[in-house]
Amino acid sequence: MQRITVQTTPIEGQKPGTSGLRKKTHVFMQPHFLENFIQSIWVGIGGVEGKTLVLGGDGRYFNDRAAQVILRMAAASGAKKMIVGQNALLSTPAASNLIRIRKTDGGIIMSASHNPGGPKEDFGVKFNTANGGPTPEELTNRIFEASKSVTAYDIVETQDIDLSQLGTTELAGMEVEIVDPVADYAALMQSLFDFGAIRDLLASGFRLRFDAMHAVTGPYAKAILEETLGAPEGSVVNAVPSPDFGGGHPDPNPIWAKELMDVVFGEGAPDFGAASDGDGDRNMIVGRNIYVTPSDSLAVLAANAHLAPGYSDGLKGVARSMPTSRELDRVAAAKGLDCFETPTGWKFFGNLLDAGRVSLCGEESAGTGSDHVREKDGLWAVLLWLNILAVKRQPVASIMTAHWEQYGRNYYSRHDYEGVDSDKANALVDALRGKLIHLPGQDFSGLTVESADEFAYDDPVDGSRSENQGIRIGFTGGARIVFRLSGTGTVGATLRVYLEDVETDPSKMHRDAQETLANVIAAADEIAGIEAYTGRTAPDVKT
Ligand code: G16
Repeated sequence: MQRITVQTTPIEGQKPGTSGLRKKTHVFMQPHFLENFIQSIWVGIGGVEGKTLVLGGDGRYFNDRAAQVILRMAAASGAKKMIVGQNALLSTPAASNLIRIRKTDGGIIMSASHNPGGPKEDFGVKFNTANGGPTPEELTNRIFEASKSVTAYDIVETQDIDLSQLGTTELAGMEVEIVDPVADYAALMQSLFDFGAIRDLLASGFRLRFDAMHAVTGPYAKAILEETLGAPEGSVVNAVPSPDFGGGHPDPNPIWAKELMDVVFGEGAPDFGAASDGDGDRNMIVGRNIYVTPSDSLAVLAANAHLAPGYSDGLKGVARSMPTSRELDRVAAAKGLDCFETPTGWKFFGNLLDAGRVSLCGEESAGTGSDHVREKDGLWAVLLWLNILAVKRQPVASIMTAHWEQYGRNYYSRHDYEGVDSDKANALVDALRGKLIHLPGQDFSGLTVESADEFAYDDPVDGSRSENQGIRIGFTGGARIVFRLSGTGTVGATLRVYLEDVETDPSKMHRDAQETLANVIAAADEIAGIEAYTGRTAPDVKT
């Protein structure tokens, strides 16, 4: 076993996006790419010497190789200990939990989340800090700066560690503890929810189907839903994590989780369906014959969280990312709760959660979570839904109708234009920015602009300011359009157009979202010239 120093030169393009560094797998596998980025993390966090970190990933292609490299680099740079999920697996929320309960200095999660995996698809690495949450912007910038001047890294030359065996071993003086990825997380879930009530619900004939999409949540869902809560075997499908997610796209939405949608909208449908993504932090909720949008789900969970033991004292406050629908705001107002609007990216919830200002937050991008960890949490959202259903004993569709009648419904959709030429996408945003001050008072497709600005966020806890976080256009009557470029894609630019309109008339609560939003959709193109700039006549994905 030998510790060596490898000379390297900076590699362009190591700027982390919305959630860590995501690239094509072959880019991550090119010589020094992963090593340079890990070395930049060491520099960014002030060195890894004497520190204890958690390590795990979603099991995608290259996960196992990357884990060995990271362990050898940590050992060579003097880390005290690495706590690693068995077979290098850990869901993102489980990693966040381990960082917190073991009081480590942070952790490294190998995942490109909902992006497909495999040699031709995506890989990613993110660092989470000691609170269990994603790196704040300031640390992200330090890591990026370090990547621009890295000249060498230390690594131990040795055999692979057998990560399939639970227990403690040693690597060049560094302790390596290999842990069951599920156990601590399952115990945390049991502490938050009424497992007895959920067990009774499932024993009463209520049927659920959970689609793990061949990704990391499979073992967690099997252990919790089937083995602990008594859902019949086979309720959890696609439960074995595979390096290419079974050739699928592990993004829990009606398009990529079509198999689940077909079952829950088909004959003899189960009462409840759910899915999670590559690394287990996103969720999709679907009831028999009704799809629940992430924004609706967030509002329902905020309205009913007190029904679960972990939240029975009520919520401290709530938060949503700016593009998420404002249905949550009305729930918060009705309950007298503070409601914060943050930029896209779970990292922006961290300070609010740490300061005890909020205890539930969520995003339109299928993420919901609470102060139990510092990441969004797919299975947690599913269990909170099940806890609510166990108390209410009503179909999902009835819960939605009652919710909309009480709080109003925000019809909502996101249109994504993927793989757009970056220059064209930036030109569209620049042009939009340039005309913002002239928009108020103008009419587009029958809607009158009331407000138009570019969102900037002043963190109420640490005072930091984040600018250029999306362009938002509000209309009289409550409709809104938000334009922003995604920070998680790996090819070209993805233009996201978020569309919503509020409806408070109970007789109009069950319409088709695309049809209801037709004038908002038309206004978006009229204002931004989407077709003119991108050449696209329709979005690639509508959620
Ligand atoms: C990440 C972030 C989320 C964000 C989402 C989409 O999720 O953690 O906060 O909402 O990306 O970001 P963008 O619109 O920039 O693509 P995940 O599940 O991919 O880690």
